[in-house]
Amino acid sequence: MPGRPAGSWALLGPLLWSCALALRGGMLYPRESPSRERKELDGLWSFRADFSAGRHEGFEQQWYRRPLRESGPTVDMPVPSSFNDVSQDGQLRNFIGWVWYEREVTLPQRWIQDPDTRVVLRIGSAHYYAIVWVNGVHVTEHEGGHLPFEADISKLVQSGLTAQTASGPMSDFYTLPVGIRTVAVTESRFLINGKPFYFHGVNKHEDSDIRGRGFDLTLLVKDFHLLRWLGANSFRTSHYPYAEEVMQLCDRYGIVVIDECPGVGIVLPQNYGNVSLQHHLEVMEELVRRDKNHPAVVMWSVANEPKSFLKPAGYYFKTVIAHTKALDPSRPVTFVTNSNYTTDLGAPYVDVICINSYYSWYHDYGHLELIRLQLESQFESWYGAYQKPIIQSEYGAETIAGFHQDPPLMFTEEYQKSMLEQYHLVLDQKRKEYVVGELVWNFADFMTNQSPQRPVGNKKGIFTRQRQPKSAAFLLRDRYWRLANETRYHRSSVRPRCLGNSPFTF
Ligand code: BDP
Repeated sequence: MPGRPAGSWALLGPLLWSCALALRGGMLYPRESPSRERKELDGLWSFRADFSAGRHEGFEQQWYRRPLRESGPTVDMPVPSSFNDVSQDGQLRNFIGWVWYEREVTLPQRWIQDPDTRVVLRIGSAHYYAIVWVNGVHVTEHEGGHLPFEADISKLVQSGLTAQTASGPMSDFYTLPVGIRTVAVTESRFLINGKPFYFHGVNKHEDSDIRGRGFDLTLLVKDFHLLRWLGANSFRTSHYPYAEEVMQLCDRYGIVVIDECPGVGIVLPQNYGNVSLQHHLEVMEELVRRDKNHPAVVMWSVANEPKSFLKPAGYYFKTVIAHTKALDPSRPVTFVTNSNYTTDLGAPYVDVICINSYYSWYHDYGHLELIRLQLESQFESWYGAYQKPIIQSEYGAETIAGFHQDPPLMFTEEYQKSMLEQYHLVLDQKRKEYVVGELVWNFADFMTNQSPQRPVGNKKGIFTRQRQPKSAAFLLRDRYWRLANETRYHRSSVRPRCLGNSPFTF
């Protein structure tokens, strides 16, 4: 790879790769041993389906000769996975024909420099017919899925590349994608690069069937496809920091993040004691240290729904917020409140007021007609008291997919839709003044403890836990794309390179 000391790139069919030292004469599973090393090539690959009529353009134009992004647009595809299931693109769901996967790989220096090291590329399974190129050179073909095949690529990767820099042999390399932008808050606006930004997004959870909470690349890519489908431009990491891979994708796709620490359940007087406070400060240090280089992060949230009317809350939040600002003077800091504006002792210290309210759900349930009045008064009171921009950081209704009633009743898809509509009427007025965002609760259904309020988990998702849309998702989709078109700025003709191959660039 020109300019890369120890790199190689490859193009192939729908493949799962793993790379190992040679297993002479056999097809043993690649296991590490004192004499064998392996390098996993799972992860995000660049991908393109050949939609040309004959499905042959890739061969005619020799897409394998150059990095795939140079012959046309690519999207990110998790490997291993089925491209049909991950995408929101109906054409791809039913696609039959050649698809191209590419991955740039940096190999350990020693594999390249030591001529006695055999380097073998092993594909665990690729459906159905696979052709593999490394650095533009055809290395193998294989017919049929399910079974592994491999190619000795030692010669290719050891072809005279020396790991030298101008100043001598290299000792360490680290690459860090960089994005530069400013964030500022005025009395009534949230500014990114000096321009008003309106959050139209979601609250998420790291949660799915079977895996529960845990990083899952394929699920993550699916979720980003759904965010794009929805026209969402932001989310809050309710109620804890998410995997770093999530933050990396947000940077890459331009999804704006309110990064929340796990400060949930601060509800008893003893939660405000010194031990808790000290720990909270340490957690903020760890969070800022981990995520400060992510341009997607535009605000820190130090807590969710604390009982901020309790007496020690004032000193507590003053201290945590001041500490966070000292750690990172470049970003605003907030916590998410559900207290009353007259009694909230933490609100004086936040830069943006983030409010959770569940009108017609936990209060006056069933009374959709009260939402407008209640929400209007919520916004006016808070703004009157603080003159700070406001985000509706949660609102939602428990909704069981497939439950229908008209007129709407609680738990039905119609009720969720009507409730959102009532909120939107007020949000549309107030966003002209000082409301700077709306984040629906929740992106998808998620598992919780049992309780009479939770019909097998929390069902306030606009998508089911299996990531299928409820009716409200379509309502929100219309709204968010309208908002996106209304509030976005024209991009210059020069596109940032890191977004160049993203299907998510707005
Ligand atoms: C809010 C919480 C959130 C809950 C939600 C709900 O911030 O974590 O899941 O209520 O009850 O108060 O659905």
